[in-house]
Amino acid sequence: MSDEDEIILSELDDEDLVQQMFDDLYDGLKEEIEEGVNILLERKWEPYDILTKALVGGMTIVGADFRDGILFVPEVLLAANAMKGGMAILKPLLVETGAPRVGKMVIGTVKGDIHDIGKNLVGMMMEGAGFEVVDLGINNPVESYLEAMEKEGPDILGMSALLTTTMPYMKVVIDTMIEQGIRDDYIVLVGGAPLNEEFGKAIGADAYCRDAAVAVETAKEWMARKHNSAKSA
Ligand code: B1M
Repeated sequence: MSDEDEIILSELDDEDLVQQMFDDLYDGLKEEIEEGVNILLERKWEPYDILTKALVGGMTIVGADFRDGILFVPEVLLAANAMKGGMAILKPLLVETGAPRVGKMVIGTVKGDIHDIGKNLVGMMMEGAGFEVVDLGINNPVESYLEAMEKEGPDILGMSALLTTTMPYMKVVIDTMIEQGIRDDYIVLVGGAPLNEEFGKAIGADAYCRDAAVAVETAKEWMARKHNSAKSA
């Protein structure tokens, strides 16, 4: 592309800018994504809208072409890296709401699974809603979850899985909690693209969360129930 053809992001209107950000995310252009995020912030977009409309929207297109064999792992990694660049700018804005601490959550991606963007997003949104979040990262065997629950004493255990081959591992964790007699000490929330409500019920989770916003709402609901049952006990 010649200099004359170069796209000046700040000269695009909102709609064209978001479209351009979809293309830039697709092409793994981290700096352009960061610039786009900053421009939308200057234009007074809500951080949550930038996250869901520009970043998650763009990643959905990447996901579809990955599925269809048009994009491959290296390209998707670049796209994920660009997305993380944008998320890093939004994180403090989503987190610093000054909300009082409403509970504590330990969250991690299950064993065999290295997808972490969705989990990170859930963590960020939970922090933004006033939860303390302990992030165990990716590829967690049951032992890491158990250790973290014992050490951190959270109200909520969150598990993420993005692969149909790794989602059954959530049941391994819950079954182990049952065996150890600690299942009912925690609210167990699960999420990830291949899951659904039925799966959540079948494995014995308290709730399946479709996205990060639902995770926050569900966590708040369950915390309220926990407090009410503690009062009436
Ligand atoms: Co992977 N991958 N990937 N991948 N990847 C998927 C998941 C896939 C659907 C792509 C496709 O085929 N369309 C497919 C899974 C197919 C299946 O199992 N049915 C797939 C595959 C096959 C693979 C590999 C096996 C590819 C290969 O090597 N041949 C491999 C597996 C590696 C492994 O884990 N062992 C692999 C690798 C990778 C990359 C490393 C390249 C990269 C991950 C980078 C990273 O995460 N750091 C990657 C990516 C980026 C994707 C896609 C394109 C995008 C995932 C994403 O970040 N979405 C994905 C396609 C897709 O999902 N459309 C795909 C954006 C994110 C915001 O959404 O993660 O759904 P999501 O999170 C949401 C909700 O699900 C929910 O809230 C989040 C925010 O709203 N949520 C929770 C998630 N976790 C939660 C936990 C909670 C609550 C809510 O707890 C309370």
